[in-house]
Amino acid sequence: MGTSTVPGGREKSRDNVTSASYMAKTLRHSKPALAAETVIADYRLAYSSRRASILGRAEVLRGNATFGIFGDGKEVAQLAMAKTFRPGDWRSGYYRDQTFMWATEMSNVRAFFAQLYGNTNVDAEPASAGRQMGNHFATRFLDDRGEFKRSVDTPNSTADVSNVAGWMPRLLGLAYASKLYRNNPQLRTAQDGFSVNGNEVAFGTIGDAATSEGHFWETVNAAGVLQVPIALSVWDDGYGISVPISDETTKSSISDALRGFIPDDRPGIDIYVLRGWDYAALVDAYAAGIDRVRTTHKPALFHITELTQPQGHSTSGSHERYKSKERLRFEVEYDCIRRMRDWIIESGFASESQIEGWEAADKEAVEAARDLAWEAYQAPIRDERDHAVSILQRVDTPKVAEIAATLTDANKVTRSAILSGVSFALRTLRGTDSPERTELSKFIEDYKREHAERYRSHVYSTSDESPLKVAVVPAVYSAKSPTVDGRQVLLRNFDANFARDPRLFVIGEDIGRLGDVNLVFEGLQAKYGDLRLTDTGIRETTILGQSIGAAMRGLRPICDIQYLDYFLYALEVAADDLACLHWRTAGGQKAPVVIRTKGHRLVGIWHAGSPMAVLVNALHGVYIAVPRNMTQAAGFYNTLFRGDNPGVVIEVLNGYRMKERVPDNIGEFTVPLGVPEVLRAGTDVTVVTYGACCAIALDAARALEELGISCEVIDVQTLNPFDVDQSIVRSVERTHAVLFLDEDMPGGASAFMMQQVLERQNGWWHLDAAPRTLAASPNRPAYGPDGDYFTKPNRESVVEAVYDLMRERNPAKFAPLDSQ
Ligand SMILES: Cc1ncc(C[n+]2csc(CCOP(=O)(O)OP(=O)(O)O)c2C)c(N)n1
Ligand SMILES: [Mg+2]
Repeated sequence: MGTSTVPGGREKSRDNVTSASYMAKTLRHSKPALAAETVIADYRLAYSSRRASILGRAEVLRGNATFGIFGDGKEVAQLAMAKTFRPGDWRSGYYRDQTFMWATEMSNVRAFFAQLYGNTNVDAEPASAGRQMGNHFATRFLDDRGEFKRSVDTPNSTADVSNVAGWMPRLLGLAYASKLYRNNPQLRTAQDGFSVNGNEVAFGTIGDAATSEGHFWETVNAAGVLQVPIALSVWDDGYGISVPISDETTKSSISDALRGFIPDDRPGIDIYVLRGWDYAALVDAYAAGIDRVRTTHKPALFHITELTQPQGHSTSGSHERYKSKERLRFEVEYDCIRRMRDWIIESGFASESQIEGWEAADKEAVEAARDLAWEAYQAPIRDERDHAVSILQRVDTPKVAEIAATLTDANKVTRSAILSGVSFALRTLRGTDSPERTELSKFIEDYKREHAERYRSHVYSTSDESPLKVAVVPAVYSAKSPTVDGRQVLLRNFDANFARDPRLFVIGEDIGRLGDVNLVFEGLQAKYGDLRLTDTGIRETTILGQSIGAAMRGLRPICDIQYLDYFLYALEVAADDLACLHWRTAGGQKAPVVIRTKGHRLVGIWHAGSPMAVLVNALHGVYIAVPRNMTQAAGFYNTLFRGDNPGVVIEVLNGYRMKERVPDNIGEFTVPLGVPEVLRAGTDVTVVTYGACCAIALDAARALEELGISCEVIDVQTLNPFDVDQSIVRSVERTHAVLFLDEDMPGGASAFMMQQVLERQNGWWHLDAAPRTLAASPNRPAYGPDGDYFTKPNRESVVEAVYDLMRERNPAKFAPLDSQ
């Protein structure tokens, strides 16, 4: 077991690290005096939290809730941490943090039970309105219009995710924002409401087992490099579900494993090792440690050892199955609440009988909160049930009567049971004409509408700042508009945006000193400084996380991912954190990150990928622009920079040296999202495509013209949103034939476009030939000079596909191209 409070690393003489003695001194001088009433209030909160964990588990076992995971065994350290949390600070943590959340008043016991039950009322369950499992925390930092509130006046918690360590990359960004606000004088005005000179600390929490994830290591390394105010606590209970720490962590200790991070004459990360039951030591160490983080912006890691799991990992298993008797005994003996209680009595803060009195009162209070939360959850559903039953009782069949009785008698009423019963009744009445039938179908219609709102709202921003509401400003050209390489169009466009908006910054690999591998930012770092254009390590996951956290704090990050193929490294965070953030908080949070990446066509397997369906399917919540050239890309950036929904722009890799004209209103013109453009009018076949395939389709269309075939070529421009006005079907109405073309895998984004046009837009109705897709062959693009040609669609394969389609319609007119 760990031993004692040792700043700067490990215990006593074993450690000869400079920072250790420095930190020890800091600690001695900052010891806060603990007043009896503070100690007692803390104990009562810890005790209440424990009672809630116990009752929460019971609620799951009784069937009132479906899954429970609680903060029991971690209470005392969280009290100490909470004392240092100030308005304006930020949390990014996980499901064990209930005590901290209550102590900082970011949540409370009522909300705890409301979320456990899955109450969809946002007032009762403000973190997620029933969308997240219990103990997945979030404060609401947007107002009802979806705009940022002042975060400097409130304690703030970003929205948890269940995928362990998934919250770490975002933590980096929360702290990075403090660094920018403190060090970038251009942000003096922009900081209003978001920062006070960067004094805000980003608090992180993570379990011992989750530190094995790459996200953890990437974040810790980046925090050490960037020197940002992160205070990361590792709640070490020795287990990740059933797997003991010896099977997780080198040397069975994350602080030992991290010793190379401890500062010497070079900056690093301060490390504190503390025992999770030692209240007084924890309070001291957190006070001094966080003070140092706040004032110096030096990151710190608090390794909290000897924590326990009194009820095991979660409600889905019992820890007696995998913990030894000795370990279980240890957990009882070292239970942090028991230890704190003994210490209070020994130190004379209170007597045992006083404590018993408080415990009895707090037990009752938690039970009362549970009951109120249950009632608040059930009451509206019971009303809906009563309404449904009042109709059902008038339907005169035994089976429906049975359903009505079951619904009436249920201890726990669910909306799915109501809808299922009502739907059954409606089916029994098919073909009849009765007031009950009308009422039932109205009930179902209303119910479904409400549910769509209840569970599906806020996937995208609906605020006035939605990119869909950004004014369309067409590109303007004149006789003096210069023609330049495509990369210059982007360069001038980024330059104009950096000049316009001081909140805008870009982070990524090679984008600073070099100015991007394609020189799209050439010279901009010299012009705007290295806090606006900042080189990062090769760490796509945390480049994105750094952007997410900063965007939550009012900044406008451009997350630069060098190649689309490497976006897969960031995909987990993009999908699990960024894309569903607005939805999983029911509109309570947003992170307007703009991701810049480059793909589709270059040489080599990992510079030529186009995995668009991966993005389309994983990133609902993020707009996806697939511009065919750099001018369109610039227009999408201009739209997204002025909006508040995250977006990704995929530039065409082989387009930087293509000539394009620079619009006179560079930096100002916008390209609307979800508006396809007809690149070539035609009458015989519609070819629907995007990105680099636009040029190929146009090339093929010219070849097809020579064969007497007139192709209409449509650039969808954005895959999400897809054709908001449903315009593509109007082309299909005229041509009666359609080919969906791209360079993703077969069944990828081409199939997505097909589903949108044929099913959603009813395009199938107008076809007189089978619809087709043409995509890459299902292998990665080979490197050799012809590898791309034989893997991706090309002029010949497009010509063949379209010709084949025309032949199917009129074999007499279109003789076979080949000899068969
Ligand atoms: C990426 C990922 N893998 C697996 C899981 C399943 N899982 C949930 S909690 C957990 C153990 C986490 O242990 P630890 O980080 O020590 O936290 P503790 O629950 O012990 O506080 C696992 C494996 C998950 N949620 N996310
Ligand atoms: Mg653990």
